[in-house]
Amino acid sequence: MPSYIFKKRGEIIMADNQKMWTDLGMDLEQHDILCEVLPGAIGDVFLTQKNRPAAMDYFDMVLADVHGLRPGELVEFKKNGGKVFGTFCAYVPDEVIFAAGGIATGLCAGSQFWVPGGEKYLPANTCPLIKAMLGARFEKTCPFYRLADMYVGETTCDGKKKAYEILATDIPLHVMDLPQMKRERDHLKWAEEIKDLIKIVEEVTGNKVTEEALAENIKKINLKRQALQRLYNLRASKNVPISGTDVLLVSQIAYYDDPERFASMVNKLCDELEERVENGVDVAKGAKRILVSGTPMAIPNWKLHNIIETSGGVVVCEETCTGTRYFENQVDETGKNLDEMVQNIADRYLGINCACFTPNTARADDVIRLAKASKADGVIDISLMFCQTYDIEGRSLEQRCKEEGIPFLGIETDYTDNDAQQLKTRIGAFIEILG
Ligand code: BJ8
Repeated sequence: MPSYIFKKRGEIIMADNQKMWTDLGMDLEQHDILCEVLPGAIGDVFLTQKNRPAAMDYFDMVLADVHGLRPGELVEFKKNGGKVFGTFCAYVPDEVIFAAGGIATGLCAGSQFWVPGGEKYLPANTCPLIKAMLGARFEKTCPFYRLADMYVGETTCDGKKKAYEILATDIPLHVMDLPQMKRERDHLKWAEEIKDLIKIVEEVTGNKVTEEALAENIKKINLKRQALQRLYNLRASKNVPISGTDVLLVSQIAYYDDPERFASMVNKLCDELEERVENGVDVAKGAKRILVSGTPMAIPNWKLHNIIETSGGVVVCEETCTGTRYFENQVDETGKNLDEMVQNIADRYLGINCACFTPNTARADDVIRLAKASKADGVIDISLMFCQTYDIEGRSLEQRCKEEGIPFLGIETDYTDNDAQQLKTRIGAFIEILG
């Protein structure tokens, strides 16, 4: 596997991944097994696609060396005294961490490889995403989990809350107390939680979060959101300029890449897609347009997108945390002091409609709005196995889609391939009835 480190944008130098992984205390033997599967999966899922945009090269390269490139950069940052914070949820505000001179990185948990390791600590009937979180940490097979100085959790679903208690036995972990409702007092409370996070990151990094730094980082993260929004707008074109599987990869990389470099690479991709839209290039002529909603798809989970896009469909939008929930709505940039900025951050993040909130009818409104905007022929709602909140919400979402005349298919699945054939049949049949 190639080993590179980005020193600065554009400049690439060789690095020694094996040494880095050893220094991070990883289980190299087990990690080799994981690395062996990745190239095959990339080949099957990405390289078999026809007419991919040239600007996907960057994202392919990041993926091909997913445990080398970005971890190498973060290790270099740490050598110079930098602190890295690992996060698990779209509600944790990156702006605050970057404003303290730290780096926030999402912690990947999308592989079945990590699930058995998680089952040593959690009941088997726990969501695979949560089991994979624990497996990746305790089995020592993910460099991102090893190099983070601190994890930042949040009180979303019960499974995650309990998993954080277990992770906290092995690494410093701060849990943000996310309200479960969205009343005015909840917005104020979330702002207080963000202030607590500021204190914590200040202590860990030794840097003060100044008004200037926070304002600058609000803008920086907003620019990343704008780039992703631009990408999603282009998918609404009648001729689809990029596959959903490619966009899913971009969204997954968004969680851990350098925000500025990532935004510039997404904008470069969008420039190419704009030309494609104008020239009528269509990567999925005649395919049915699908909006995917539901639970997030952490890297390297491409299972559903791959099945949909090899069964006569093309994914044109994701109402997920590896989709619109991650980037829709900007943080208001007009805050004049720290208090106002923090409240603006709190308000933006509480605009995310996760099923762990009650009531959460705004999520169905989002799905209907996005289905119309992306000209979707149908909605496929996905719930990871044992995720109660999304599974339960799937029923009311189906009802809303019915009322709006939008065909709907609900799916519950995990990270294994055991149900792949059955899903192919169900999804194929659904796509066929879309006419
Ligand atoms: S904002 S979706 S990232 S909590 S799928 S672990 S909810 S049992 S991931 Fe999530 Fe934040 Fe919400 Fe998004 Fe629990 Fe469900 Fe598993 Fe989930």
